Amino acid sequence: MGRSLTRKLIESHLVAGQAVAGEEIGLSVDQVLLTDTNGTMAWLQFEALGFPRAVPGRVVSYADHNVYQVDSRNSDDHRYLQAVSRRYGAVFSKPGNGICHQVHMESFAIPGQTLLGTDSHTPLCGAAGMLAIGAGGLDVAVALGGGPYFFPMPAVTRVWLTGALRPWVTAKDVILELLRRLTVRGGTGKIFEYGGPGLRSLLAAQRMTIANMGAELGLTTSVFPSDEVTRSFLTRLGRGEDWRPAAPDEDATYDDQIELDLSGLTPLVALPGSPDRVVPVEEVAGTAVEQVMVGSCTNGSWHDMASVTEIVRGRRVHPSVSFVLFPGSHKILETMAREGLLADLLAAGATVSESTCGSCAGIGHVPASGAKSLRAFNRNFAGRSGVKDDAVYLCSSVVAAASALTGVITDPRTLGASPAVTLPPRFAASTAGFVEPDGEGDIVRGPNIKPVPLGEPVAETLDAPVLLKLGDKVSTDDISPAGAAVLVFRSNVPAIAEFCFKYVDPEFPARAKAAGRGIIVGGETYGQGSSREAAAVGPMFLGVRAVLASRSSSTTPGRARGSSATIACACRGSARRWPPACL
Ligand code: MIC
Ligand code: SF4
Repeated sequence: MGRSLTRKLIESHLVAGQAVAGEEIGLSVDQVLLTDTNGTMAWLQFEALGFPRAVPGRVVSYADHNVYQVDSRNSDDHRYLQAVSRRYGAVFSKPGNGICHQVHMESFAIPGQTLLGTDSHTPLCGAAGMLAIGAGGLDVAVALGGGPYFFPMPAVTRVWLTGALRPWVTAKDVILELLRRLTVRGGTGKIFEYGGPGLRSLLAAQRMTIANMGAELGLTTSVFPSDEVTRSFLTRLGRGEDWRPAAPDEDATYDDQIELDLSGLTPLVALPGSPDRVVPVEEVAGTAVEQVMVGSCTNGSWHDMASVTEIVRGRRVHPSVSFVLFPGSHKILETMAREGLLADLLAAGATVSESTCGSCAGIGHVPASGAKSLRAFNRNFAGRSGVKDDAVYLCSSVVAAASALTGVITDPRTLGASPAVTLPPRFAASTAGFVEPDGEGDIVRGPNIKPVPLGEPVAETLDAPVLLKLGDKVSTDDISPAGAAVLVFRSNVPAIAEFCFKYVDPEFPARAKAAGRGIIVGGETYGQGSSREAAAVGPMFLGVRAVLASRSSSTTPGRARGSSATIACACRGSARRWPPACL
């Protein structure tokens, strides 16, 4: 029986269990990526576990979320990240060098390998034929020490692409269409493996957008074959020698199949509140927006930046709009400078930020109260932009650029011919943003970096009050909010715990502490969204011993599972197994 590419990737890394859907498996980890949000906690956990060095062949720590270093607590985190990387054997990617997923794909992705990351969008590298999964910090700490990554074997769905994208229709519309059809619950417990004749026309950057935002479907990960498109991407980056083919067998079998005709798609927009509230752009065309942004790990590619430049060149951004671009990596930004894109963007009135997650996680460019914001990003959960009653619409970079010119959400097809983007033959940019480890140096912990709190072993029985009852779709943004004010406490669990459920129930921390121990009751997809370690250890620190949520949230793999498993396992302080013994 022929094997899917996913099965080949899993079986070639299998160290425990059997690759049968739903059964727990353990995989060896070739590469690890860590960020300045959950990565600091994962490194602290790695140190607490007493490992002498990082074992996987490639480990990279990225200072990418809060590169503005809004106060010294953030800079302290970055200094710690740099020091542990140097000492234990990880490359350090300096603030401004780019968003982890984009940079990792450009500089380190190797088809056929496994990658574990402390961030929910780690699956982006699935665009290069990797098995790339986002996980909780403790899972990553164990992988850093050389341990396997345990998770339930997902079902594998083949997504069969036919046709080709029409003018003004983008890879973002592909993933928005899947979100429209399947919702944010649709990928739970699954891996999507893309195939079919439609693949040939999708550039690596477009595959990256699709693989990246599979996180919003709740997928464990997404996998694309490594083919000539992948080879040309790596060659352009001077990494042709890292290419190797990766493909399913001709007669591969799958658990399920979805068909998608690329030529049938049109430009789409997700309405505020959730990435699956998707409508055709015509339905919201004419809505006035004050803010338009293009970037994040979903739309920060060269292709996105070049398409936007083609659209705004020689025109002016609308007077009532703030238009901000976040190139995904320093390589892209440098290439934009070399190829002359920056001058045209600046002349049109666009603002070009450092290469950072920035406003995607609510750090900077917070919308004015009541303002509508249109973003070629990936998430629009309520409050994520940094203001309580926000109204964030998600779209492709071309819808964003068209709307930045008019001041209202605009169907780009009204602009005439679509932008012709050519890829530069080489992205010959500097590697000065990487620091190689040498096993030396002191590890300095600023005053805001606190020791890792330890969990308790699971008791046979649990007698505790219910502290909070919630409905479905509770995101990690609801549990532990994004934003600069909270992010500075990612290495300080006692402090960040005070922000738990800030917008849902501000009294929660005080109530939990007064009770001493308690239970949270959730519905479906508790812990969806970001793989936010603070959403697991924060409630645990406040005394939450268990989260009772319906089974569908528990099987959410990857980043959401990383978090929710940790949360659900708070009573034993381990994210290692699912389902936890306590439920
Ligand atoms: C996000 O997109 O919400 C983040 C910030 O990148 C998170 C990580 C975090 O909260 O630490 C994610 O997606 O995992
Ligand atoms: Fe950064 Fe946003 Fe991507 Fe999260 S989703 S890694 S905050 S760019």
